Amino acid sequence: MSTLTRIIDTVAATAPDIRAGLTGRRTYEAEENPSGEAQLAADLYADDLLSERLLALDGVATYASEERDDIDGNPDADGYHLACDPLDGSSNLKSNNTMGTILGVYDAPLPASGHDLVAAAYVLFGPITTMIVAEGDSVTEYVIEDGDKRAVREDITLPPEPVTYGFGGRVPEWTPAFTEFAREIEQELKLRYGGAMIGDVNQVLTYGGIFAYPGLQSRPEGKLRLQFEGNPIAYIVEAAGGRSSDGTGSLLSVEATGLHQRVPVHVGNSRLIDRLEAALAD
Ligand code: P6P
Repeated sequence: MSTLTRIIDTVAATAPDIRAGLTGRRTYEAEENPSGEAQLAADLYADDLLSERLLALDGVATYASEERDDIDGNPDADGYHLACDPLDGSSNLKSNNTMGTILGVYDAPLPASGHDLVAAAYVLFGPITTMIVAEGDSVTEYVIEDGDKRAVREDITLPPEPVTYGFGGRVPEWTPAFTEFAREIEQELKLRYGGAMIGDVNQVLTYGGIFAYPGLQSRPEGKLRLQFEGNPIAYIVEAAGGRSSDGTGSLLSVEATGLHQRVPVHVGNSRLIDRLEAALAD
């Protein structure tokens, strides 16, 4: 069994334990994460489970997450370098909405370019637990039952006709150029925004469309982290035949300048991303 398969299987096997541990962990810790965001007990629980089990695997050199200042493991060792958002959308726990785990598997020490990704995945805690895994240009959806993964959709590609859109950030905070683009899209597509990127991206992967957390007037770098959210999701969407952009080009080509650097994230059907880039260039 390859190291990559063991990594993916370990995340799948941990998903039921994370999901089972959510109920009693809806309280906020005193600490903040390195991005200055409140940490739920569930964030730390998921992070501890995943780091322990993934770092124990032969062929895993380091583990980094949104919840940790520093990288664990040996950056000089042979092996993969893992970037994890242990519980993306954990603020949805209080309202009992979707959330899940994002994983990027890099073959270079972090912070790394998205082009150093060899695989990316996310576990989605919805009505059922599913897992999307991209490796090369192949995207597969699994149902996770008792920690085992069962393929239910293979060679996933974005449907050619887009249906949904989801744009983050407060509308008054959007730039004029993004606002103009959003007004056009609102006339064409259905709003699907749930506060957890992976839930919204799963809508795009299933029905076609676009998800964005754009650069804001007060925060041109946007909110989402390149290593843990932008790169892995861009890898998945591009593997499914879509595009990603920081507003000018593929997220995978954004220079890695810091472990927790933020980046504007736009992913979805290629024509929509082309239109977005043209709108932001005006
Ligand atoms: P807002 C979750 O906290 C997250 O990192 C993404 O999963 C999600 O798309 C975004 O932030 C939600 O941000 O500002 O709408 O709460």
